[in-house]
Amino acid sequence: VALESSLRAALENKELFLCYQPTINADSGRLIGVEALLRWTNPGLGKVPPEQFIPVLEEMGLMPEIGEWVLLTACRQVRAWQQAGLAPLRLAVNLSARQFKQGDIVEHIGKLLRETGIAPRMLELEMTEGMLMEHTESSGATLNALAALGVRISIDNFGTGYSSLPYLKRFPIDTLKIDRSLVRGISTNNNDAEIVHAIIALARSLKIRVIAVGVETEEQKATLKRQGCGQIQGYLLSPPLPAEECERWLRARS
Ligand code: G
Ligand code: G
Ligand code: MN
Ligand code: NA
Repeated sequence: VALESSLRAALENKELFLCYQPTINADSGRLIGVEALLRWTNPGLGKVPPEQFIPVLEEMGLMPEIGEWVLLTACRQVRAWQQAGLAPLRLAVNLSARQFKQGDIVEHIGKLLRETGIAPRMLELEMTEGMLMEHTESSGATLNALAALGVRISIDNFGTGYSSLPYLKRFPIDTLKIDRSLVRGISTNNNDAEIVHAIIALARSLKIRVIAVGVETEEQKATLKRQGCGQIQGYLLSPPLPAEECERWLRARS
């Protein structure tokens, strides 16, 4: 309840903002894109972790609206970087369950692409396995319609849920993001290493891209590269950064 009233104030006081975390090609090191991540800094509470406040926003029924703000803000930011002469970036945005279930998500994304001038294939929508499994028929229709717009669909936190492999073939999935809990153990825990290896092999055979999330060490990076993981994201490269800092990072890199 305390969090709820603070969050209402947060919206009015514009305390929510986005950070951006780069993703690179594991082999070449080439920059591929950024993931937009929602942040909240409150004068009294300090930095509140997204794992704490996003579920509350979702329960309050505010995530569709905030999710739309996230999409619009991130698309405008990436567009601005492009207009400022930086190389075009792919933009990944996390969708919430309610946002995905909104009846008008497809029209909304279509309109967003037209209004911001972002090329559809440069936008990647991240969902969780749970979101896809929940209402398979309507989810399938929504995913197909989103894919028809040309945007990419990725499965976030892959390897942590109750994975049902058939949906990887049934739905238009472009990318799997291997959860950081698995990446963490990759050089020290045989089970984690084998699960990650199996995910990469599965994705290859289905022609789905793989991004490893939460890569923190050179050793993890080397293991992932050796296993054939195409893309990596994590503190080893950069933590999620506020827009201005991220722009400096991007400039230094290009
Ligand atoms: O950035 P961090 O790892 O702390 O994020 C924690 C969780 O919050 C992740 O699972 C991430 O997907 C989620 N998250 C971050 N930003 C957004 C957002 O804009 N919308 C939704 N729905 N989830 C987000
Ligand atoms: O669930 P999702 O993949 O959207 O969450 C990404 C979250 O992981 C972000 O909140 C981000 O802050 C966090 N994150 C990004 N890179 C790393 C990393 O290298 N290590 C750890 N522990 N967390 C990371
Ligand atoms: Mn994500
Ligand atoms: Na997520």
